[in-house]
Amino acid sequence: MSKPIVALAGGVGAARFLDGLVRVIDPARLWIVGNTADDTEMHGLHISPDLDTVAYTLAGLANPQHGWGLAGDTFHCLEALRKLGAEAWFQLGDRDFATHLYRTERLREGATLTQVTAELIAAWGLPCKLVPMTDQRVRTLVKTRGGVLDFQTYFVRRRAHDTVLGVTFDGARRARPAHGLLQAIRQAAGIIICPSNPIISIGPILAVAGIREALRESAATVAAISPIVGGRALKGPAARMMKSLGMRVSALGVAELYRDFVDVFILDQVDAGQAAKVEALGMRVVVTDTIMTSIAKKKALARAAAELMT
Ligand code: FO1
Repeated sequence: MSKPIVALAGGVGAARFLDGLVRVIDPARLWIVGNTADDTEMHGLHISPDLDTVAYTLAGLANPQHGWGLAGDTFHCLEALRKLGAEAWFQLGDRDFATHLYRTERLREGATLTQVTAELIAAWGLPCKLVPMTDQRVRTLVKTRGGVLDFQTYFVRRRAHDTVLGVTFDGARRARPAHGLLQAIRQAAGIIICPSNPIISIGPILAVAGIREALRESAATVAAISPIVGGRALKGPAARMMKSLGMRVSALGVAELYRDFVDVFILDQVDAGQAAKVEALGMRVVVTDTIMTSIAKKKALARAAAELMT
């Protein structure tokens, strides 16, 4: 069995990239590590948005318009809940509900999130591994002028409008990496940091005790793909967040956040002018087209990353 390729992933941006990666490497080698600090409880159910976004995308089931949720899903259950006076700002589709019902019941029976995720992806026929960063509860908390918000309240309910003054990952220091993850990082042929928000998607994974250190110590090449292109985020509020947190809003700004553990930084051709400054951080730079507007482009970007693996 060839050595694993480990990918650290957030939601939609990562899922797009991974959709290319599974087409250019043997997916059985792939260990996807999903962010679970966005996980939330709604209507008594455990929702793991980033794990589901990656799994639905790789299974060819994702809603192509949003990138999250299921294609062609209906919302009768949510509408019925709304009529009962329940909070219904988080769009959960009828078939998506089945995933959350199954996950919640299995967790209540004592299964770990790692086990339940493995069961779900097996049912959807995925040949890769998808593991949560940890089986313990870690929660992203967003500090705003109006107070501290849980992640989905900040992101979905308040549409990421609030100025972000700080982000913390409650529980991360006490959390243990998912079973086998540190070993996979140690034995990996290569590690890829997907083009996800470095603060709220990759940040929580790096905050789980031992993961950042394992990446620093791994002999494998660690390659990161910039989610910031031409000073803008490919998806979501990363650029605004970086600005309000006093970071440089550029590919270079992302490279600075990863400087202690990344060996190769992949940035878009429009940002080629930043290559020398990224190299000055001690990284090798690969310049390519990182905008994934077609399967062919996803595959080309994935190939550029996969070529760096041994
Ligand atoms: N994102 C939204 O912007 N609005 C929603 O109503 C919403 C519902 C939702 C339901 C299930 C799911 O798995 C994801 C969902 N997302 C929604 C996406 C999610 O909030 C974010 O993509 C991630 O947490 C950030 O990566």
